[in-house]
Amino acid sequence: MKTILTTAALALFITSAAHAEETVYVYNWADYIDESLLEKFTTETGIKVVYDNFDSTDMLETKILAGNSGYDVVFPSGSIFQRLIAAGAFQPLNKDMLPNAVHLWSAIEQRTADFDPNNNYSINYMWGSTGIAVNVGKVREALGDDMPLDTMELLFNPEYASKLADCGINFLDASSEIVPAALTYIGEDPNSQDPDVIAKAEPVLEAVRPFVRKFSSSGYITDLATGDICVSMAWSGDGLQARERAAQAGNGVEIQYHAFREGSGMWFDQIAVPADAPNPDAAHEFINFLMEPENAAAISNFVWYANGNLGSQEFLKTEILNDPGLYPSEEGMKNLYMKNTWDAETQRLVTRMWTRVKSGL
Ligand code: N2P
Repeated sequence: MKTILTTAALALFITSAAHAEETVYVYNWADYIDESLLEKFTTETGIKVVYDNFDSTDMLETKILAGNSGYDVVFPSGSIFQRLIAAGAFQPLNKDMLPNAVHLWSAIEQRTADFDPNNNYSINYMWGSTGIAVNVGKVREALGDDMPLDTMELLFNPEYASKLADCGINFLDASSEIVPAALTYIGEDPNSQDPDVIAKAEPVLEAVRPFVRKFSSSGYITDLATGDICVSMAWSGDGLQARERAAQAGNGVEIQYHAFREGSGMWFDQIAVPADAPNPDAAHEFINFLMEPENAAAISNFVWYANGNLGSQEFLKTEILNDPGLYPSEEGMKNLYMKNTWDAETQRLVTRMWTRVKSGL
């Protein structure tokens, strides 16, 4: 029997064969990709993917700053980006190797340039807000039908938090999210670098600490979906993944995600290449693959986060593109603040505070 290869198939075959022995090492947030894309990348390029997860910026930062992480592609958040650039942690991207950059969305690139000038070192992967995910039935049962579900009061006011303790409160284990939110709650600037202002977050957190069941930044998606917790500070797409998992399980749990009515932080998760990446060429191929509009859309359709790829929008599920929690209107954008990078000293202060709060000291 004759095998007839089309030109396209032949080209794919040749490319794959050329990379047969190569591997790209990738380090990304948990619950943040459709893993079938990793196989698709290997089929298209012949490059294998080793894909590891983290669930806090601290884990990523520690690994990158220690050097020799072995990773080729990493996903740092904007909130730590300037510190990592200053430490020489990344190599500039070679834009010639990223033809799919034409699909990027300039409205997002303008914002990410705040922490990565000219977007020299990174491409936006996903972006979103940090707000609140609630189990509608359980919260109504505990607090009545009139209680708004999009308010920080549920998390930071002991009067309400004490009533939600039994059905379960989760805080993200992320000081860079919790501390600015606590400052917003008491009417302070979430971006303050003033140690005296930052210190004001601690009593706010201590007052509700006895009512917090968990500090989790990844397991909370399942905990919400199964009804094991009823309210959590949440990243937008994680809240919506919980909503979808509950709907699929048909267990009667209804989850909603809201940005905080008092104001939510807006964040950007970037794609970057460590300065000491073992295989920067494969890293660029992988990044270019992620920027293919169909692929960027497939990821957003799976993880429920907005992305920075304008070309992907025609491939997005309409319920994602039209969800104001994901792609907010100009009006909705006004209630989202950008979180600056804390300098290393301020971050140490916040990390120590966070450790005290978590341990309940
Ligand atoms: C994905 C978490 C995204 C992190 N599970 C928000 N920056």
